[in-house]
Amino acid sequence: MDEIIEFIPLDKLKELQVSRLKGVIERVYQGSDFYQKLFQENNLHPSQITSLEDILRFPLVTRADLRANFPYGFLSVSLEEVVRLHTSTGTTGKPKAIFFTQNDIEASAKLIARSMKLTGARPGDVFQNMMSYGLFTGGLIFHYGAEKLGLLVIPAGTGNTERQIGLMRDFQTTIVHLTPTYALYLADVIEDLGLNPRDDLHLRLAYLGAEPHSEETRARVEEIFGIKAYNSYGLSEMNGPGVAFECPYQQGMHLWEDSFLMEIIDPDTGEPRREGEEGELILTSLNREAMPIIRYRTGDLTYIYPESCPCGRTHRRIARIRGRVDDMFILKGVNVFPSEVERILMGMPEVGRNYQIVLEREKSKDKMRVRVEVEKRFFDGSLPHLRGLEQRIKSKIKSEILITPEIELIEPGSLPRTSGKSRRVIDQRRI
Ligand code: DLL
Repeated sequence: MDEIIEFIPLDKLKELQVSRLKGVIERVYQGSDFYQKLFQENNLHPSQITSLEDILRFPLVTRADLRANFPYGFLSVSLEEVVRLHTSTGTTGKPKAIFFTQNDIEASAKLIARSMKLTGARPGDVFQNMMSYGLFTGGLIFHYGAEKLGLLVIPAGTGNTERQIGLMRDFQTTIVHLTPTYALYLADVIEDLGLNPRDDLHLRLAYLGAEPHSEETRARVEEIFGIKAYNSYGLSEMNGPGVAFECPYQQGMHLWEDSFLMEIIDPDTGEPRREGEEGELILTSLNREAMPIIRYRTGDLTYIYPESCPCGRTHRRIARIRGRVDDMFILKGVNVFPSEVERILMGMPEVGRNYQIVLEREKSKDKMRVRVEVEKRFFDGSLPHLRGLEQRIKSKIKSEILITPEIELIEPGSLPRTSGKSRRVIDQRRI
Protein backbone atom coordinates (compact mmCIF):
# COMPACT_ATOMS: atom_id res chain seq x y z
CA MET A 1 0.00 0.00 0.00
CA ASP A 2 2.70 2.45 0.99
CA GLU A 3 4.55 2.01 -2.25
CA ILE A 4 1.41 3.05 -4.12
CA ILE A 5 0.88 6.06 -1.91
CA GLU A 6 4.43 7.29 -2.52
CA PHE A 7 3.70 7.43 -6.24
CA ILE A 8 0.05 8.51 -5.99
CA PRO A 9 -1.05 10.74 -8.88
CA LEU A 10 -1.34 14.37 -7.86
CA ASP A 11 -5.12 14.62 -8.33
CA LYS A 12 -5.64 11.58 -6.12
CA LEU A 13 -3.23 12.98 -3.56
CA LYS A 14 -5.23 16.20 -3.43
CA GLU A 15 -8.48 14.28 -2.99
CA LEU A 16 -6.97 12.35 -0.13
CA GLN A 17 -5.66 15.55 1.47
CA VAL A 18 -9.05 17.26 1.27
CA SER A 19 -10.88 14.34 2.81
CA ARG A 20 -8.29 13.97 5.57
CA LEU A 21 -8.28 17.69 6.22
CA LYS A 22 -12.05 17.68 6.71
CA GLY A 23 -11.69 14.82 9.18
CA VAL A 24 -9.03 16.65 11.14
CA ILE A 25 -11.03 19.88 11.22
CA GLU A 26 -14.08 18.05 12.55
CA ARG A 27 -11.98 16.29 15.17
CA VAL A 28 -10.36 19.41 16.57
CA TYR A 29 -13.68 21.24 16.49
CA GLN A 30 -15.32 18.53 18.54
CA GLY A 31 -12.47 17.73 20.87
CA SER A 32 -9.92 20.44 21.58
CA ASP A 33 -10.46 23.32 24.02
CA PHE A 34 -7.95 25.44 22.13
CA TYR A 35 -9.68 24.92 18.79
CA GLN A 36 -13.19 25.38 20.12
CA LYS A 37 -12.17 28.81 21.28
CA LEU A 38 -10.31 29.51 18.05
CA PHE A 39 -13.33 28.57 15.90
CA GLN A 40 -15.52 30.83 17.98
CA GLU A 41 -13.16 33.80 17.99
CA ASN A 42 -12.62 33.60 14.24
CA ASN A 43 -16.22 32.96 13.38
CA LEU A 44 -15.35 29.66 11.79
CA HIS A 45 -17.30 26.46 11.31
CA PRO A 46 -16.06 23.12 9.93
CA SER A 47 -18.63 23.33 7.12
CA GLN A 48 -16.65 26.27 5.67
CA ILE A 49 -13.65 24.07 5.01
CA THR A 50 -14.23 22.35 1.68
CA SER A 51 -10.91 22.80 -0.13
CA LEU A 52 -7.22 22.97 0.75
CA GLU A 53 -7.18 26.73 0.24
CA ASP A 54 -9.80 27.17 2.97
CA ILE A 55 -7.14 26.35 5.48
CA LEU A 56 -5.91 29.91 5.06
CA ARG A 57 -8.89 31.01 7.13
CA PHE A 58 -7.07 29.62 10.14
CA PRO A 59 -4.56 31.71 12.03
CA LEU A 60 -1.06 30.31 12.43
CA VAL A 61 -0.34 28.33 15.58
CA THR A 62 2.89 28.99 17.42
CA ARG A 63 4.99 27.28 20.04
CA ALA A 64 3.71 29.90 22.46
CA ASP A 65 0.15 28.65 21.83
CA LEU A 66 1.23 25.12 22.67
CA ARG A 67 2.87 26.30 25.86
CA ALA A 68 -0.05 28.51 26.87
CA ASN A 69 -2.41 25.55 26.48
CA PHE A 70 -0.17 23.09 28.27
CA PRO A 71 -0.86 20.30 29.04
CA TYR A 72 -4.23 19.27 27.59
CA GLY A 73 -5.57 22.25 25.65
CA PHE A 74 -4.75 20.81 22.21
CA LEU A 75 -5.91 17.29 22.99
CA SER A 76 -8.73 16.32 20.62
CA VAL A 77 -9.68 12.93 22.03
CA SER A 78 -10.56 11.72 25.50
CA LEU A 79 -7.76 10.61 27.79
CA GLU A 80 -8.96 7.00 27.53
CA GLU A 81 -7.81 6.99 23.92
CA VAL A 82 -4.33 8.36 24.60
CA VAL A 83 -1.57 5.80 25.00
CA ARG A 84 1.66 7.82 24.84
CA LEU A 85 3.17 11.16 25.80
CA HIS A 86 6.26 12.67 24.23
CA THR A 87 7.62 16.12 24.84
CA SER A 88 9.55 18.47 22.67
CA THR A 89 13.09 19.32 23.56
CA GLY A 90 13.38 22.85 24.76
CA THR A 91 16.06 24.55 26.72
CA THR A 92 13.78 27.00 28.47
CA GLY A 93 10.35 27.00 30.01
CA LYS A 94 7.77 24.26 29.95
CA PRO A 95 8.13 21.49 27.40
CA LYS A 96 5.43 20.98 24.77
CA ALA A 97 3.28 17.94 25.49
CA ILE A 98 2.53 15.73 22.49
CA PHE A 99 -0.04 12.94 22.76
CA PHE A 100 -0.54 9.82 20.70
CA THR A 101 -3.41 7.38 20.26
CA GLN A 102 -2.65 3.82 19.27
CA ASN A 103 -3.47 4.77 15.66
CA ASP A 104 -1.11 7.75 15.84
CA ILE A 105 1.74 5.50 16.88
CA GLU A 106 0.89 3.10 14.10
CA ALA A 107 0.73 5.94 11.53
CA SER A 108 4.09 7.37 12.64
CA ALA A 109 5.72 3.96 12.54
CA LYS A 110 4.41 3.50 9.00
CA LEU A 111 5.95 6.78 7.88
CA ILE A 112 9.30 5.77 9.36
CA ALA A 113 9.12 2.34 7.77
CA ARG A 114 8.29 3.97 4.42
CA SER A 115 11.19 6.39 4.79
CA MET A 116 13.72 3.74 5.74
CA LYS A 117 12.58 1.41 3.01
CA LEU A 118 13.11 3.95 0.29
CA THR A 119 16.76 4.25 1.28
CA GLY A 120 17.19 0.51 0.88
CA ALA A 121 16.77 -0.71 4.48
CA ARG A 122 15.33 -4.21 4.61
CA PRO A 123 14.87 -7.22 6.88
CA GLY A 124 18.30 -8.60 7.64
CA ASP A 125 19.66 -5.15 8.39
CA VAL A 126 20.85 -4.53 11.93
CA PHE A 127 19.66 -1.12 13.00
CA GLN A 128 21.27 0.64 15.96
CA ASN A 129 19.20 3.54 17.19
CA MET A 130 21.51 6.04 18.87
CA MET A 131 18.83 8.61 19.65
CA SER A 132 17.57 9.23 23.14
CA TYR A 133 14.84 6.86 24.29
CA GLY A 134 12.28 8.45 26.54
CA LEU A 135 10.38 11.66 26.06
CA PHE A 136 12.25 12.51 22.83
CA THR A 137 10.56 11.12 19.71
CA GLY A 138 13.83 10.20 17.96
CA GLY A 139 14.18 7.04 20.06
CA LEU A 140 10.82 5.29 20.35
CA ILE A 141 9.07 6.55 17.23
CA PHE A 142 11.95 5.55 14.97
CA HIS A 143 12.27 2.27 16.84
CA TYR A 144 8.66 1.29 16.09
CA GLY A 145 9.12 2.14 12.42
CA ALA A 146 12.27 0.03 12.12
CA GLU A 147 10.52 -2.93 13.75
CA LYS A 148 7.58 -2.48 11.43
CA LEU A 149 9.93 -2.80 8.49
CA GLY A 150 11.29 -5.98 10.04
CA LEU A 151 14.80 -4.89 10.94
CA LEU A 152 16.73 -6.18 13.91
CA VAL A 153 16.62 -3.17 16.20
CA ILE A 154 19.24 -2.40 18.83
CA PRO A 155 17.71 0.23 21.14
CA ALA A 156 21.10 1.61 22.15
CA GLY A 157 19.98 5.13 23.06
CA THR A 158 22.53 7.89 23.45
CA GLY A 159 25.94 8.13 25.05
CA ASN A 160 28.35 5.52 26.34
CA THR A 161 30.20 5.67 23.06
CA GLU A 162 32.59 2.79 23.67
CA ARG A 163 29.67 0.50 24.41
CA GLN A 164 27.97 1.73 21.22
CA ILE A 165 31.06 0.77 19.24
CA GLY A 166 31.14 -2.61 20.98
CA LEU A 167 27.52 -3.22 19.94
CA MET A 168 28.26 -2.12 16.39
CA ARG A 169 31.10 -4.59 16.17
CA ASP A 170 29.50 -7.51 18.01
CA PHE A 171 26.25 -7.43 16.07
CA GLN A 172 27.62 -6.08 12.81
CA THR A 173 25.34 -3.08 12.73
CA THR A 174 24.52 -2.01 9.18
CA ILE A 175 22.41 1.10 9.83
CA VAL A 176 22.66 3.79 12.49
CA HIS A 177 20.36 6.64 13.42
CA LEU A 178 22.00 9.58 15.18
CA THR A 179 22.52 13.33 15.18
CA PRO A 180 25.19 14.54 12.74
CA THR A 181 27.17 15.95 15.65
CA TYR A 182 27.23 12.57 17.30
CA ALA A 183 28.22 10.85 14.06
CA LEU A 184 31.41 12.91 13.94
CA TYR A 185 32.12 12.34 17.61
CA LEU A 186 31.54 8.61 17.20
CA ALA A 187 34.12 8.60 14.41
CA ASP A 188 36.63 10.30 16.71
CA VAL A 189 36.20 7.68 19.41
CA ILE A 190 36.40 4.82 16.92
CA GLU A 191 39.72 6.22 15.68
CA ASP A 192 40.97 6.81 19.22
CA LEU A 193 40.40 3.11 19.86
CA GLY A 194 42.75 2.37 16.99
CA LEU A 195 39.93 1.25 14.70
CA ASN A 196 39.08 2.37 11.20
CA PRO A 197 35.45 3.47 10.73
CA ARG A 198 35.49 2.23 7.12
CA ASP A 199 37.10 -1.15 7.56
CA ASP A 200 36.37 -2.29 11.09
CA LEU A 201 32.59 -1.83 11.00
CA HIS A 202 29.79 -3.20 8.81
CA LEU A 203 27.88 0.02 8.33
CA ARG A 204 26.23 0.89 5.06
CA LEU A 205 23.69 3.58 5.96
CA ALA A 206 23.20 6.37 8.48
CA TYR A 207 20.13 8.48 9.12
CA LEU A 208 21.14 11.94 10.24
CA GLY A 209 18.51 14.12 11.81
CA ALA A 210 17.15 16.20 14.64
CA GLU A 211 19.43 19.18 14.00
CA PRO A 212 20.48 21.37 11.09
CA HIS A 213 23.61 20.27 9.27
CA SER A 214 25.23 21.15 6.00
CA GLU A 215 25.82 19.16 2.84
CA GLU A 216 29.52 19.33 3.74
CA THR A 217 28.89 17.62 7.08
CA ARG A 218 26.96 14.87 5.36
CA ALA A 219 29.84 14.45 2.90
CA ARG A 220 32.24 14.09 5.81
CA VAL A 221 30.16 11.44 7.52
CA GLU A 222 29.85 9.54 4.24
CA GLU A 223 33.57 9.80 3.63
CA ILE A 224 34.71 8.86 7.13
CA PHE A 225 32.48 5.79 7.39
CA GLY A 226 32.36 4.92 3.69
CA ILE A 227 28.55 4.87 3.74
CA LYS A 228 25.47 6.71 2.48
CA ALA A 229 24.00 9.21 4.94
CA TYR A 230 20.39 10.33 4.56
CA ASN A 231 18.79 13.45 5.93
CA SER A 232 15.74 12.89 8.10
CA TYR A 233 13.46 15.69 9.24
CA GLY A 234 10.70 15.88 11.77
CA LEU A 235 9.46 17.60 14.89
CA SER A 236 7.62 16.43 17.98
CA GLU A 237 4.65 18.66 17.21
CA MET A 238 4.10 16.61 14.04
CA ASN A 239 4.70 13.26 15.80
CA GLY A 240 8.50 13.35 15.59
CA PRO A 241 10.73 11.97 12.84
CA GLY A 242 9.25 10.76 9.55
CA VAL A 243 7.86 14.08 8.33
CA ALA A 244 10.33 14.38 5.44
CA PHE A 245 13.10 12.06 4.27
CA GLU A 246 15.66 11.90 1.50
CA CYS A 247 15.41 9.34 -1.27
CA PRO A 248 18.54 7.91 -2.93
CA TYR A 249 18.79 10.97 -5.21
CA GLN A 250 19.62 13.00 -2.10
CA GLN A 251 18.26 16.20 -3.55
CA GLY A 252 15.92 17.49 -0.88
CA MET A 253 13.59 15.52 1.36
CA HIS A 254 10.20 14.17 0.30
CA LEU A 255 7.69 15.62 2.69
CA TRP A 256 4.94 13.02 3.16
CA GLU A 257 2.03 14.98 1.78
CA ASP A 258 -0.54 12.30 2.51
CA SER A 259 0.06 13.04 6.19
CA PHE A 260 1.02 16.72 6.26
CA LEU A 261 -0.01 19.84 4.36
CA MET A 262 2.84 22.24 3.80
CA GLU A 263 3.08 25.95 3.17
CA ILE A 264 6.05 28.28 3.07
CA ILE A 265 5.59 31.80 4.37
CA ASP A 266 7.63 34.92 4.87
CA PRO A 267 8.44 34.62 8.58
CA ASP A 268 8.10 38.37 9.12
CA THR A 269 4.92 39.17 7.25
CA GLY A 270 3.19 35.78 7.05
CA GLU A 271 2.75 36.24 3.28
CA PRO A 272 2.87 33.00 1.27
CA ARG A 273 6.08 32.18 -0.62
CA ARG A 274 6.14 30.41 -3.95
CA GLU A 275 7.85 27.11 -4.69
CA GLY A 276 11.59 27.69 -4.84
CA GLU A 277 11.43 30.67 -2.48
CA GLU A 278 12.83 30.22 0.98
CA GLY A 279 10.71 30.88 4.03
CA GLU A 280 9.31 29.33 7.17
CA LEU A 281 7.73 25.92 6.87
CA ILE A 282 4.12 25.69 8.09
CA LEU A 283 2.64 22.25 8.65
CA THR A 284 -0.84 20.88 9.18
CA SER A 285 -1.31 17.34 10.40
CA LEU A 286 -3.71 15.39 8.21
CA ASN A 287 -3.58 11.98 9.73
CA ARG A 288 -3.58 12.43 13.41
CA GLU A 289 -6.09 11.69 16.12
CA ALA A 290 -4.86 12.76 19.54
CA MET A 291 -3.47 16.14 18.72
CA PRO A 292 -3.85 17.49 15.22
CA ILE A 293 -2.39 20.95 14.72
CA ILE A 294 -3.51 23.24 11.92
CA ARG A 295 -1.00 25.63 10.35
CA TYR A 296 1.84 25.15 12.80
CA ARG A 297 4.83 27.48 12.58
CA THR A 298 7.76 25.10 12.63
CA GLY A 299 10.33 27.92 12.83
CA ASP A 300 12.36 26.04 10.20
CA LEU A 301 13.65 27.73 7.06
CA THR A 302 13.50 25.87 3.78
CA TYR A 303 11.93 25.97 0.32
CA ILE A 304 9.90 23.60 -1.82
CA TYR A 305 11.63 22.17 -4.90
CA PRO A 306 9.57 23.24 -7.91
CA GLU A 307 10.75 20.29 -10.04
CA SER A 308 9.57 16.74 -9.57
CA CYS A 309 12.06 14.18 -8.30
CA PRO A 310 13.73 11.78 -10.74
CA CYS A 311 12.70 8.93 -8.39
CA GLY A 312 9.09 9.46 -9.46
CA ARG A 313 7.62 9.95 -6.00
CA THR A 314 4.92 12.57 -6.24
CA HIS A 315 5.29 14.00 -2.74
CA ARG A 316 7.16 17.27 -3.09
CA ARG A 317 10.61 17.82 -1.65
CA ILE A 318 11.83 20.42 0.80
CA ALA A 319 15.41 21.63 0.83
CA ARG A 320 17.83 20.86 3.63
CA ILE A 321 16.78 23.05 6.57
CA ARG A 322 18.93 26.18 6.65
CA GLY A 323 18.24 26.70 10.33
CA ARG A 324 15.56 27.83 12.69
CA VAL A 325 14.26 31.35 12.42
CA ASP A 326 15.29 31.84 16.03
CA ASP A 327 18.80 30.35 15.52
CA MET A 328 19.68 33.24 13.31
CA PHE A 329 21.77 35.89 14.98
CA ILE A 330 22.42 39.40 13.86
CA LEU A 331 25.94 40.71 14.07
CA LYS A 332 26.74 44.23 12.94
CA GLY A 333 23.46 44.24 11.05
CA VAL A 334 24.21 41.05 9.13
CA ASN A 335 21.85 38.09 9.50
CA VAL A 336 23.86 34.94 10.06
CA PHE A 337 22.80 31.32 10.28
CA PRO A 338 25.20 29.01 12.12
CA SER A 339 24.72 26.51 9.27
CA GLU A 340 26.48 28.91 6.89
CA VAL A 341 29.56 29.01 9.09
CA GLU A 342 29.39 25.23 9.36
CA ARG A 343 29.24 24.81 5.60
CA ILE A 344 32.42 26.84 5.17
CA LEU A 345 34.30 25.06 7.95
CA MET A 346 33.31 21.53 7.01
CA GLY A 347 34.39 22.13 3.43
CA MET A 348 38.02 22.59 4.56
CA PRO A 349 39.95 19.36 5.09
CA GLU A 350 42.25 20.80 7.77
CA VAL A 351 39.27 21.70 9.91
CA GLY A 352 38.35 19.10 12.50
CA ARG A 353 34.94 17.81 13.47
CA ASN A 354 33.75 20.37 15.96
CA TYR A 355 33.46 24.12 16.25
CA GLN A 356 31.79 26.78 18.33
CA ILE A 357 30.68 30.31 17.56
CA VAL A 358 31.10 32.81 20.39
CA LEU A 359 29.47 36.22 20.07
CA GLU A 360 31.09 38.85 22.24
CA ARG A 361 30.71 42.52 22.98
CA GLU A 362 33.78 44.60 23.71
CA LYS A 363 33.33 48.29 24.42
CA SER A 364 29.95 48.17 22.68
CA LYS A 365 31.55 46.59 19.61
CA ASP A 366 30.21 43.18 18.64
CA LYS A 367 32.44 40.46 17.32
CA MET A 368 32.28 36.84 16.34
CA ARG A 369 34.95 34.43 17.51
CA VAL A 370 34.94 31.01 15.90
CA ARG A 371 36.68 28.28 17.86
CA VAL A 372 37.71 25.64 15.39
CA GLU A 373 39.10 22.22 16.18
CA VAL A 374 41.92 21.20 13.87
CA GLU A 375 41.66 17.86 12.04
CA LYS A 376 43.71 15.21 13.83
CA ARG A 377 45.87 14.47 10.80
CA PHE A 378 47.07 18.07 10.69
CA PHE A 379 47.68 18.43 14.39
CA ASP A 380 51.16 17.54 15.60
CA GLY A 381 50.92 18.81 19.16
CA SER A 382 51.31 22.47 18.32
CA LEU A 383 49.23 24.92 16.37
CA PRO A 384 51.49 27.78 15.21
CA HIS A 385 52.23 26.29 11.78
CA LEU A 386 48.52 26.45 11.04
CA ARG A 387 48.53 30.25 10.91
CA GLY A 388 47.82 30.08 7.20
CA LEU A 389 44.68 28.09 7.93
CA GLU A 390 43.46 30.71 10.38
CA GLN A 391 43.81 33.32 7.67
CA ARG A 392 42.07 31.21 5.06
CA ILE A 393 39.06 30.52 7.27
CA LYS A 394 38.88 34.18 8.13
CA SER A 395 38.85 35.39 4.54
CA LYS A 396 36.39 32.72 3.41
CA ILE A 397 33.93 33.69 6.13
CA LYS A 398 34.51 37.34 5.37
CA SER A 399 33.87 36.95 1.67
CA GLU A 400 30.81 34.72 2.05
CA ILE A 401 29.12 36.00 5.19
CA LEU A 402 30.45 39.58 5.19
CA ILE A 403 31.67 39.46 8.76
CA THR A 404 35.31 39.37 9.75
CA PRO A 405 35.59 36.80 12.50
CA GLU A 406 38.37 36.05 14.91
CA ILE A 407 39.52 32.50 14.41
CA GLU A 408 40.83 30.47 17.30
CA LEU A 409 42.32 27.15 16.29
CA ILE A 410 42.16 24.57 19.03
CA GLU A 411 43.27 20.99 19.61
CA PRO A 412 41.12 18.17 18.26
CA GLY A 413 38.66 16.94 20.87
CA SER A 414 38.84 20.01 23.09
CA LEU A 415 35.26 21.28 22.71
CA PRO A 416 32.47 19.70 24.75
CA ARG A 417 30.70 16.80 23.02
CA THR A 418 27.10 15.77 23.06
CA SER A 419 25.32 12.69 21.88
CA GLY A 420 22.13 14.67 21.40
CA LYS A 421 21.50 18.03 19.78
CA SER A 422 24.49 20.34 19.84
CA ARG A 423 24.70 23.95 20.98
CA ARG A 424 26.91 25.77 18.49
CA VAL A 425 26.40 29.40 19.36
CA ILE A 426 27.32 30.99 22.66
CA ASP A 427 25.97 34.51 22.72
CA GLN A 428 27.70 36.49 25.44
CA ARG A 429 26.54 39.85 24.25
CA ARG A 430 23.55 40.15 26.52
CA ILE A 431 25.52 39.66 29.70
O1 DLL B 1 14.13 16.42 16.51
C1 DLL B 1 12.42 14.86 15.83
C2 DLL B 1 13.44 14.07 15.08
C3 DLL B 1 14.06 13.00 15.66
C4 DLL B 1 13.75 14.38 13.77
C5 DLL B 1 14.97 12.25 14.98
C6 DLL B 1 14.68 13.64 13.04
C7 DLL B 1 15.29 12.57 13.67
P1 DLL B 1 12.19 18.01 18.16
O2 DLL B 1 13.05 17.70 19.31
O3 DLL B 1 10.81 18.50 18.43
O4 DLL B 1 11.99 16.75 17.25
O5 DLL B 1 12.96 19.06 17.28
C8 DLL B 1 12.43 19.48 16.05
O6 DLL B 1 14.64 19.94 15.19
O7 DLL B 1 11.85 21.88 14.14
C9 DLL B 1 14.15 21.40 13.43
O8 DLL B 1 14.45 22.70 13.89
C10 DLL B 1 15.18 20.43 13.97
N1 DLL B 1 15.40 19.32 13.04
C11 DLL B 1 14.90 18.09 13.08
N2 DLL B 1 15.37 17.35 12.04
C12 DLL B 1 16.16 18.17 11.30
C13 DLL B 1 16.93 18.02 10.10
C14 DLL B 1 12.96 16.07 16.56
N3 DLL B 1 17.03 16.89 9.44
C15 DLL B 1 13.34 20.50 15.42
N4 DLL B 1 17.60 19.11 9.65
C16 DLL B 1 12.86 20.91 14.06
C17 DLL B 1 17.54 20.27 10.31
C18 DLL B 1 16.16 19.43 11.95
N5 DLL B 1 16.85 20.47 11.44
